Amino acid sequence: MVETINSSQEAILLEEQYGAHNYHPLPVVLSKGDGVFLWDVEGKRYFDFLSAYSAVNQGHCHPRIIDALIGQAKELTLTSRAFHNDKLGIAEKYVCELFGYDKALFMNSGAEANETAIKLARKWGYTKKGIPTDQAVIVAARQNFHGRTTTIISASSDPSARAGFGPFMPGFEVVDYDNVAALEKALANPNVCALWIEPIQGEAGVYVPAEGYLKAAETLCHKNNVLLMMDEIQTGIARTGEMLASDHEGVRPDLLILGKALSGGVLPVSLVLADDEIMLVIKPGEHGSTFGGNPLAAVVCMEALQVVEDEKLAENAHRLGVVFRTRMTELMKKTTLITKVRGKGLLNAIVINDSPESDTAWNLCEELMRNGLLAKPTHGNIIRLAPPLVITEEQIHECCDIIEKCVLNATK
Ligand code: IF1
Repeated sequence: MVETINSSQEAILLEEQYGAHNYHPLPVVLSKGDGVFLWDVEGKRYFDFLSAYSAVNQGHCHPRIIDALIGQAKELTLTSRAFHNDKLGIAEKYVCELFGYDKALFMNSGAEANETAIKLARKWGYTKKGIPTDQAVIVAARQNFHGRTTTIISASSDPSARAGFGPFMPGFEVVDYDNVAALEKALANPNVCALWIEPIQGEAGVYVPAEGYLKAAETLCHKNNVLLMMDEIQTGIARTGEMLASDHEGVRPDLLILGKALSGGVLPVSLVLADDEIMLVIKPGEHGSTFGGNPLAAVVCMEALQVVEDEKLAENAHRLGVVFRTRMTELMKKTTLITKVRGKGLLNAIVINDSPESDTAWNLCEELMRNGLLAKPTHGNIIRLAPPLVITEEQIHECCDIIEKCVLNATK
């Protein structure tokens, strides 16, 4: 019988005693979610301004997605790929037509999708570009975040992501993000099979590159016969005001990597999309996973994407992102605490006027929590502000009022 939690404190103590200490969460224990709202064990309501790092773009427990989950869960949840199932092909067709690619490969976590893309790019490099065996290089961006596996952190420039986890996977070159000259140099190496970037660096603190950077990257990839691997796991699925952040510049990645809101935060679903020349380099038995492409994830993914289309969430994110950044820019004039506001659509961040080592941003997030809004700092002094895309204009203003009150109180 499942034990019940009678207080937030009890839940925190249980995690402290029995759980790995691989996170430092805000001191809040959530027990219910609906749309833009979360409730804690004591019944206090919060606006969710993290959206599980952009996995809950459609809002918590979206009824259509939950109904799709329940309906399929009563029929068939998992067969493994040793056999076919009656939902995977439909979902593959759906996503190929929606995003405009020949083929789809479903996995579970975002890290797994990135690992899949790495294997596809390397094998394409050897079999199509003629790179000498085991010499393939993938160019990544400084301050990237693509997941936590040992191969992915081998391309990380963040000491805290790497320390103590070596030895690392060879075959990655890290160059400055948002620097076309650095790309020009790195991509000229004939052993480079792919460029691997985020269209906006989320974990780095919602770093939006200069207009034209993505297009220049695509052009340089085409010029050097290098695949463009775009990690849209956090920026995709309408978060930045277009279906994909790549769409803002009309860029079409050779490998499109999706996750998080692909399922509306209901269960882990990730995906790599590519055309036949790339996807078919992997032969039967060379890649996969137990749950990858399961019928439950297939059904949930289609409904989650249909909700994004039907509820025009990209348009809403674009429109309310402008409202939000306008309010934050006005607030910045009234305080010395905020030095920057940046973002696109409803993926935004404010930079706090203190060192990353200070607890100023953390304290502000605790004050926001006490005032009914949940957000969390990244890299110490940057607060990401990313509500579910179903938020209304009235709610955006209500949340800006909360942020303004807390910031001005902290400024005194
Ligand atoms: C954590 C960060 C965000 C991602 C991009 C791949 C992945 C992620 C652009 C991997 C995942 C999550 C992971 C989660 C917190 C969160 C995060 F702070 F870690 F970096 F969002 F910025 N590409 N990001 O953002 O996907 O394997 O997690 O499904 O690890 O703490 P995943």
